[in-house]
Amino acid sequence: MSSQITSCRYTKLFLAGLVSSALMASASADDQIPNIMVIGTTDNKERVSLVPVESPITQPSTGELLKRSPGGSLNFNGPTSGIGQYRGMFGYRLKTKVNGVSVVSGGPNWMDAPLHYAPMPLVKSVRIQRGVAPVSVGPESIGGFVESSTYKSEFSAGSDFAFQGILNASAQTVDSGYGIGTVLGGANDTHRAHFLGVIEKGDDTEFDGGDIVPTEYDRKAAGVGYGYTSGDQTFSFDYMRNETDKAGTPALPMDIIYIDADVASFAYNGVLGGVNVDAKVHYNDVEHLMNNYSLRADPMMPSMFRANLADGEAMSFDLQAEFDFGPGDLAVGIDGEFAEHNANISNPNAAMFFVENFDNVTRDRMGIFGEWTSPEDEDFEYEFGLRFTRVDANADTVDGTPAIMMPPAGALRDTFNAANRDLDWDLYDIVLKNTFFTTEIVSFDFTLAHKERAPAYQELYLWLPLQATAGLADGKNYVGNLDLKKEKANIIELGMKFEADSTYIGPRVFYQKVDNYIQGTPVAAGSPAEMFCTMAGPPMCSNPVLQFTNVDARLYGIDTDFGSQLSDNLRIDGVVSYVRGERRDIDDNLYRISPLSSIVGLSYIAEDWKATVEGVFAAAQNDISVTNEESKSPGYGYMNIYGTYTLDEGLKLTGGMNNVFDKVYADHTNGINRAGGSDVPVGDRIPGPGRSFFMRLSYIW
Ligand SMILES: [Cu+2]
Repeated sequence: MSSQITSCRYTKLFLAGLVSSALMASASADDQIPNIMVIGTTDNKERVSLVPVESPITQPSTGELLKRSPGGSLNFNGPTSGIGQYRGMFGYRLKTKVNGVSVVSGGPNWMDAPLHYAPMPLVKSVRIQRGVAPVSVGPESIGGFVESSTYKSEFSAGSDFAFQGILNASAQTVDSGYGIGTVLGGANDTHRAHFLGVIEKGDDTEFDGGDIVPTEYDRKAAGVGYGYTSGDQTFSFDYMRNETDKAGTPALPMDIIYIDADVASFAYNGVLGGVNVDAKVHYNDVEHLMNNYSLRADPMMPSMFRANLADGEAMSFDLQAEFDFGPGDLAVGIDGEFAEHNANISNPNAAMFFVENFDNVTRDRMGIFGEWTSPEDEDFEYEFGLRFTRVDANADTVDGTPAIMMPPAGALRDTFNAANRDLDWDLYDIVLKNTFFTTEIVSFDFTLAHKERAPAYQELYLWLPLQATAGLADGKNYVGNLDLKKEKANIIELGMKFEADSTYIGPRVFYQKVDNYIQGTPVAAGSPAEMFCTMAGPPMCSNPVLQFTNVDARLYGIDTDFGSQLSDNLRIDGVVSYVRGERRDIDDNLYRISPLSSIVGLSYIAEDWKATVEGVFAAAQNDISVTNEESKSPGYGYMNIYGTYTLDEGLKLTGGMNNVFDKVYADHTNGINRAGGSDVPVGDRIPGPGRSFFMRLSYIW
C-alpha cells in the first residue's frame, strides 16, 4: 500500500489534479508540498481535486472552496451555512467529512451544514473526489465525496520535544470581517499535543446596492488534540468546542442565534499481523437556537414571531482492515452511525405556543463493505467495491398549537401519530473503476457504479408544512412522507487525463440515472396540508405546499481542469463545470442546479512571490425547476486579483482584491432572500459580495 502512495505515477497524477484545481496556480513548488503530503497520507489513488486554502474566497465559508474544483459548487444560505454541491447533487447526497469523520448537522435546516465544522482559519485542505466515491468512504455517497482537514500537531523526527504551531489571520473589507485561527503545540517522535482556537467575526456583507441583511457572523471555537505513536501503532484524540453566535441566513426563514457543538473523535491506526487496521470513533452533539426576529426585520404581527430550539447528537464508528489479497489489496470494513434529532418551535409573544417540529427522531445505520484494488500497473488498473448498509429511522408522536387550533393541522398530526414511523431500508452500493494507461502522458478511465441513499429525517418526519428542509431555501413549505423509498442511482463516467511537460487537461463526462429521486411535488388540492397552508397564509405558508416524493431524475454533464506553463514565469490554470439535471417522469428540471461555470487564472510566478489575475464566469441558468417555482439567473463575469509573498520559510502574506469592478451578480445556487430590512428585496436571489480588499497572514513553524 505504501508503495502505491509514494509511487511516482500517482504522485504525478495527484500533483496534476491538485495543480489543476489549484487554479490560480498557487503554483510554486513550495506551496504544494503540504498539499502533496495531504494526498500522500491517504491510500486513495483515485483522482482528487485539492483546492488551496490561499484561494481568494471572500467569506469564512469553507464550502466556497468547492466552487474552485471541476464539478463543485455551493448552495449559499448564509456566510457560515454553505452547503456543498457536486455535479448538481447537494445536501445529504454529497458525502462530506471533516478530519475523516461525518459530522451530523444539528439544525433541521442545515445552518450548521457539515463544512461548518471546518472553520476556515484552521483549514489545511479541501479534497473533492472527482467522480464516483469509493465504497470505502461510507454509505449514501450517491452524489460524491468531499473532505476537509484542519491543522493539528504532527509527530516530529527526534525524541526532543519541539514547539510547533500555525497562525492564520485574515481580514476583508466587504464585511469588515476577520478570522484568526491558531494551533499551538509540541511534539516529538512519540507524542504530539496541541491546543487550537478560532475567532471569526464579520458585519453584514456589502454589495454595490447596499447591505445584504442579515449576513453578519460571529464564531469562536477551541479544542485540544493528542497523539501517540510507537512502532506501527498510532492513537489520536481530538476535541473541539464550537460556539457560533449570531449569524445570518437570509435565504432561510430564521437566523442563527447560537450553535453550540462538541465534536470529539478517537482514532487508531496500526499494523496487526500484516493487516493494516484503521479504527475511528466519533461523537458530536449540537444545541442550536434560531429565530426570525433578532437579526432581520420583525415579522408583521406578534403572532408570527418564531424561535426554534434544536438539538442533535450522533455517535459513529469506522473499522477497516486492509491487507494483500491476490495480486492486489483488499480493504474490508464495518461502520455505523447513530443519530438523534429534536426541534421545538416557540413564540416569544405567546408562552403557550409550541410545535414539536421533530421529536426524538432517530436515524441509525450500519454498513459493511469490501473494496479490492489492483496493483499498480503500467497498462491497466481497477478497483471493485461492494457495500451493504441498513438504515433505520423512527420518530415519536408529535403535537403543536396549530394542530390544536386548526382542524387540518390536527388531521396531519393524527395521521402522523397513527402511522408506522419505524422504518428501514437496505442499501446496496457497487463501484467498478478501470484505468487504462495508453502512454506515459495519456490515460483513460471508465467507471460504472450503483449508489443508494435512504430518505433523510426531514424528508420523512416533517409532519406540519414548514421550511425545515436541510437548507433547500426555495421558500416553499414542505411536508414529509413516511412512504418514501430509497434513491437508486446508476452512474457511468468516462475520464481522460493528458499530462505533458507543461500542460494538463482532465475532462470527465458523466451520466447518472436516479430512480426514486426525492423531490418536493405539490400536495393534492383539498388535502389537509393544502388547507392548513391556506389558513396560515403568507408569509407563513404559500401554496402549493410540496411533499417529499419519489420521482425519477437524471443528471449528466462534463467538467475539466486544465493548465499550461506559458513561459518561465507565466502559467494559466482553470476549471470548467457543466451539469444538467432533469426529471424523467415529467418535463421539468431539477432544482438549484449550478449553471455552466468556469474560473480561469493567469499567474506570474517569481521566486518568492506570485500574482494572479482570474476571471470567474457563469452562464445564465434557464433550466429551472417549475415545480419549485425557481427563478432564472442571468450569466455574469467578474475579476479577482491577488498575490502571495513568501517572507520566510513558513511565513506567507496573501492579499488582493475580489470582484475588482464591484460587479453586482448572484450565483444561481444562492438562496432567495427571505429577510426584511435588507437592501436585497425579499424574493430576490442573494447577490455575491461586492468589491473587497483582503489580507491573509499565514505562519507555520
Ligand atoms: Cu437553524
